[in-house]
Amino acid sequence: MSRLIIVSNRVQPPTGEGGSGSQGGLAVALSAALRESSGIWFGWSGEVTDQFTGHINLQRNFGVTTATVDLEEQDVDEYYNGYANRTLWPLFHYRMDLAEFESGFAEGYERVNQRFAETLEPLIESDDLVWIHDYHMFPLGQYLRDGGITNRMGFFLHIPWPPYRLLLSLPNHRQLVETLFAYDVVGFQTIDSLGSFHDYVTQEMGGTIGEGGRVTVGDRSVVAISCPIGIDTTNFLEATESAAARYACYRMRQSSNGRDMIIGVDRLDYSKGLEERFLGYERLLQTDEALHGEVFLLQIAPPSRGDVQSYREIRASLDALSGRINGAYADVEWVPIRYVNRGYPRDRLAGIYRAAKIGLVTPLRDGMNLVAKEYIAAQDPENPGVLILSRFAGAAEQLTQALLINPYSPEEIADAIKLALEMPLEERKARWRACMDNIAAEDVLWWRKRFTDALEGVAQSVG
Ligand code: GDG
Repeated sequence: MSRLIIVSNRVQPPTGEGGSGSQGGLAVALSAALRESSGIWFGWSGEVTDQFTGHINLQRNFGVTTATVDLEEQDVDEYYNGYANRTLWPLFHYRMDLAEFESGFAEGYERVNQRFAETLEPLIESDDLVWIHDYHMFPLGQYLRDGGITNRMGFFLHIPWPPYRLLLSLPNHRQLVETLFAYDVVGFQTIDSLGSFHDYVTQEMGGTIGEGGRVTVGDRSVVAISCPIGIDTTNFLEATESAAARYACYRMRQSSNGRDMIIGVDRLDYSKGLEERFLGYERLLQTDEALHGEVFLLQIAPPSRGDVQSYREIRASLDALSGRINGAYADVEWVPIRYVNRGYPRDRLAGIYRAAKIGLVTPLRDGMNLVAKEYIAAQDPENPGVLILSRFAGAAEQLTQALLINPYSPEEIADAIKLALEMPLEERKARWRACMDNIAAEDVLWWRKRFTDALEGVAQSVG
């Protein structure tokens, strides 16, 4: 097996059993994948330095070697807060209204990718597989090729790939898409995203789609696949059985006081449909008085990207909305929404998921959504809860037996909650089993193998 070099914007060294509570979906998945290989995880340390030096900080934690570099403040502003999170993230999540197009952002983005390439090059040995992740890093592969790197190289996009016509609104969209042809394999979360990529290539670039997913434009080609990410199912099941999880579950049930709990867990992000979730739940309270005092929503939402204005706005608007709903419906013994802006260790989270009768996952757009999978994995097979899932989460392509809803419709959310609360045990079990079979089969190790097999296969066929 070749050594794997994984590159992503942020590198978060694993913190051992139980997790740190601050690892995002990407970090959780990559730690699991790297633990199995003797590879290196390269990226930004999260630290800021006066002047970029390219100094690499090598560390080894819980079986994973990390190599990190610090960035200058201007880099962070333009590349991370700017182009990645104020241009690409909103646009790729269909939020044209929030996307900002500033030439300084694009320049900073290119500069940082070039710096990453120059810093990484000396670490790459001839047989390594290089696997680059996510929207922060589209052009990195091209810069590595320019620097003479001929290794097998793949790129995986964790967020949705937007529809062809939406992508046209990005200045220099074609330049961005062309960078993908520096890779041997490009992976998307869903068939839907892969289809949108095909649309762009065929309609905008005059390209063709051939055998084995090979996409060709002129004399350049890349293999494009759909490769849905999974959770570390075995590890998560262990976390669910841990003493900390059991205790968290017990405490949650005690504090629920016989009421049915609905759980939501999300980074505080406008793509996650948190306002729509609250509004759907409010609709339920408006239309079904019998449920007052019988049910509550626990929303865990650790803040993220607080340097970006739109994130400060969504936070303020959720504060106001949860306050308004609680003000309108709470009584002295019952609060309808428990809204918590902090993270919890992974094992505790597993116990909290298990105590919830409903997992409510309502993103307006989401590459995959690992919370949906974690909620299913944490359930008691003999008495499982019900997953309500947005049809706009990538996970909806796999978890077809969840209650799939349109998050823009408060009625659909309210109706689905009602249905889930009343669902007979046999139906809950059957739906849960169908979802769990997928989560067990297509876990994070399956995902990594599917991607690296494609990468190794391509290298053999093109020489
Ligand atoms: C991106 C894509 C794609 C959240 N709160 C706590 C906590 N979390 C963990 C969850 C889960 C992860 O964060 C969130 O993953 P998601 O997949 O839901 O979302 P993103 O962070 O947006 O991830 C997404 C993913 O990349 C992977 O490809 O699925 O579509 O947007 O694992 O559990 N973890 C702990 N405490 C918390 O309070 N320990």
